[in-house]
Amino acid sequence: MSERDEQPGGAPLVGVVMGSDSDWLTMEPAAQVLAEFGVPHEVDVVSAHRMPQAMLAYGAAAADRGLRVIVAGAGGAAHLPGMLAAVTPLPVIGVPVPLKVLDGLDSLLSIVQMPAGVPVATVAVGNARNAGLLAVRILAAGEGATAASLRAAMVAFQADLEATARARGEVLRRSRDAAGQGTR
Ligand code: RP5
Repeated sequence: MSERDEQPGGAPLVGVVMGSDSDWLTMEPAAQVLAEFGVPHEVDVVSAHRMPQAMLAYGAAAADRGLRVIVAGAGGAAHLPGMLAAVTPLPVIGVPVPLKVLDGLDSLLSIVQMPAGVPVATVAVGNARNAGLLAVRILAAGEGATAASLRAAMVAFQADLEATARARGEVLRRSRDAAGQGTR
């Protein structure tokens, strides 16, 4: 993945970037959920350590290019989200990518322990889907028809989540009742 992959449906509002193409398996759910909500987004590799000038240029130009949120994933010494946050006024959501060693705790701490004044909204280790959902919520909090439409879509999404959770509870209760273990 060396080229910017722009989605149809308008100029990208969310930039989904990562330190290496080896992060893509972890990061793909962010792009998938943005697609589910119809949010135009782009995907690229922007390495803080291997292409530092290009990384800084990406962050510095992001707002003027029309991006409104950046989702940045990295593993190990995961400096990408924080460095992007240092050069853009946009909200940056960090995704700690778990590598083969240290289980992602290294990535998590590298991303979440930002100095005062430079926030990165950090999701759970490997949870790029939540990063995409948070990006949708940020866009949904704005003014205008697009934001209102995203808010409605998020409310529907939350209703689906609740229905699924309730259905799972019912299945569990029934299986316990069938086994004579029900308590309610
Ligand atoms: C980080 O180094 C990347 O975000 C990736 O998680 C990790 C390993 O990169 P590769 O060596 O697989 O390219 O900067």
